[in-house]
Amino acid sequence: MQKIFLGDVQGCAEELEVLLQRADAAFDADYEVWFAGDLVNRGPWSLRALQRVRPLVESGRARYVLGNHELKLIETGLGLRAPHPSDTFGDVLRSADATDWIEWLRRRPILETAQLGERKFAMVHASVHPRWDFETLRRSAASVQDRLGSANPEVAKHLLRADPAQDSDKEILARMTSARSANSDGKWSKEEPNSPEGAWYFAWRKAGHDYGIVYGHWARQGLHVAPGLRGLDTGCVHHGRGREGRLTAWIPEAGVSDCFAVPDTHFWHVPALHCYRRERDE
Ligand SMILES: [Mn+2]
Repeated sequence: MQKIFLGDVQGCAEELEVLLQRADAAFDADYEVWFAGDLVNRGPWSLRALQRVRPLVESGRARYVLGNHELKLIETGLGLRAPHPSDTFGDVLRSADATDWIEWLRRRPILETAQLGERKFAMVHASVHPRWDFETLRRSAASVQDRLGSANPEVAKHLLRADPAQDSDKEILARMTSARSANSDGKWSKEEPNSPEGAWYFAWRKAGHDYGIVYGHWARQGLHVAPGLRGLDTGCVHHGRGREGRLTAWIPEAGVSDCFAVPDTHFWHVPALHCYRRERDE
């Protein structure tokens, strides 16, 4: 089955629809979509994006990892965070089944893994620790997911309220959903690096890991194609005021031994259909 990897949608449900129609035309029903997180927020249709993706996930036609904007939505829904003026996921929180959405979201993974050709790979919203091998990465994510998706919502709330300096699972959750910079020791920041060497994946690449990574989250960087790495956030929701936004999918070619090699031209781009950009730039 063809895998289609998709960068940050952020409520741009119309562009998502264009992309899924293109997938239908190209592969009939013989494809699965891997969503790299941040389906919601900043754009106009968070609820619609979730409604489109959930049946795909539940029928085994999609994988979906949480991003920082889903965490904001979960925290707001659980009463741990006040809505921010820049949030646009009120459609989810005001819906009749808001509680069900929050419960569904907090049971989503922060990591998905599989194999492409001969290459193991991971999909995560933002980053991984540069020293994590594949098993450490999986173990780290599983520990977080056990708590975030616990049958007892208080367990999830405790994790979300925790100080990353005191709770290693919270630190892992924050790193995997929001980091852009990191050094070789793994110290990280959500801020953009001052130099190429400061990007989270620079130290990760130097470590020579055998797995590939698909990620999103970094709209200002744009499409990132490097050995072992595919960064897919091309800022659809930031379109306007001099910035070109688009929704990007990676369609790795079947039968290739290393899909994560370069050069690679197997991408689809759906240009933003609206001028979304307002005051904020995140
Ligand atoms: Mn993000």
